[in-house]
Amino acid sequence: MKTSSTNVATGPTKYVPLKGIQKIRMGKEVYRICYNYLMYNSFSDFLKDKQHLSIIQAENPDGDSLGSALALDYLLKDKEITLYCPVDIPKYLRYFDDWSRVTNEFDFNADGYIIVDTAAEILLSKLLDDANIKNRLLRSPIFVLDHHETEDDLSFSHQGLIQTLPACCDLIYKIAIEQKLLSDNPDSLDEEDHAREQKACEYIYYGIMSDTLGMVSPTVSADTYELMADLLRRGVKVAELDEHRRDFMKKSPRILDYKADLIKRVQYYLDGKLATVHITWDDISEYSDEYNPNILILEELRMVEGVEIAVAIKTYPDGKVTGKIRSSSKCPYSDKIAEYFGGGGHPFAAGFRTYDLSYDETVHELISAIYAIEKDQVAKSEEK
Ligand SMILES: [Mn+2]
Repeated sequence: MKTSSTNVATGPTKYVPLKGIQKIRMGKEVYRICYNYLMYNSFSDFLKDKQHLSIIQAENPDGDSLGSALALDYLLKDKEITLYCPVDIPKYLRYFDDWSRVTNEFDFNADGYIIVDTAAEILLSKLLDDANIKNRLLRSPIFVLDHHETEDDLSFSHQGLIQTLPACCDLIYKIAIEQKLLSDNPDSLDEEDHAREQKACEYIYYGIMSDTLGMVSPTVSADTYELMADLLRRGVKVAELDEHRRDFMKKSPRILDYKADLIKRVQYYLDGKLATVHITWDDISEYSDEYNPNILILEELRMVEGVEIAVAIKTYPDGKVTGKIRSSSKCPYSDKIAEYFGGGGHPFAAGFRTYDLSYDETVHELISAIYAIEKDQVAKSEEK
């Protein structure tokens, strides 16, 4: 658990991760209730003395971060909320009806800031590079909500709830239930509140669907399905929502043509286990706004025989290189590969950013990283 709300000026704070506490042998149910109460109560405490809040997404918005921000916007009904993301919300995410509530103008007047879906400093570099924003964040109460396994490395002081879960929206749902931001009996609500809660539930649903690749990622548990069942009881209509989403996912013929180019560019290494593709700056400037090239190709590579690790590598004119990694259950160490480059993520999906490597050099480093990780794993299994 992070420190109390009074302790915001002492630098990064530590929390006890859920996994650690689970080791305490006590009645699981008693533990769950105490833990949830203490844990989620800290968020309510944070909200108490604040009227105007700004919710921040990192510079890689996705369905989960956007769902988290929009769900909170609906859940925190008595607060004045602004939504901020340093980059434009990509077109493929515009099936979230309220996406245009998110702006890239930083709100300097908020009483506090909530950062959703990341605790990695590198994903906030656009904010922190701006001296005015950085100053504001250093002097303001901040609360981080995240679900990643990578360690919290934020250099500014903050409180937070970071729990390993399939999605940040999953965490937000849990907080909303525990802290009564979602009512126990939705049927008793007046029409307006009912509609508001339902909208929050729809965004939570979209966020979880997005991060779990449609409820099939290895992080999904029976709890996740129970959560989703509750959303349906609260009025979420999955068929309608999915049709709405698919309408926005449709691609133009021009993008389909580009996808064919990308497919031709795929390179295979390690006997076909590793597949990489180079997304150049020309591609990014030509197509990124309309469709995320990573999504076009990574989904396809998941369906190629023998490919266990797929990496889309983007190169930028300023020397920046980013990698998006997806791996199968045979190679559950995407996060470790990303960490090799200073990035992070989950066992099956992760990302990194580095500088001053060419595409070829990045591939070379990737192969070294995979060798090193596998060698390490072999050594560990022999120790046992
Ligand atoms: Mn997420």
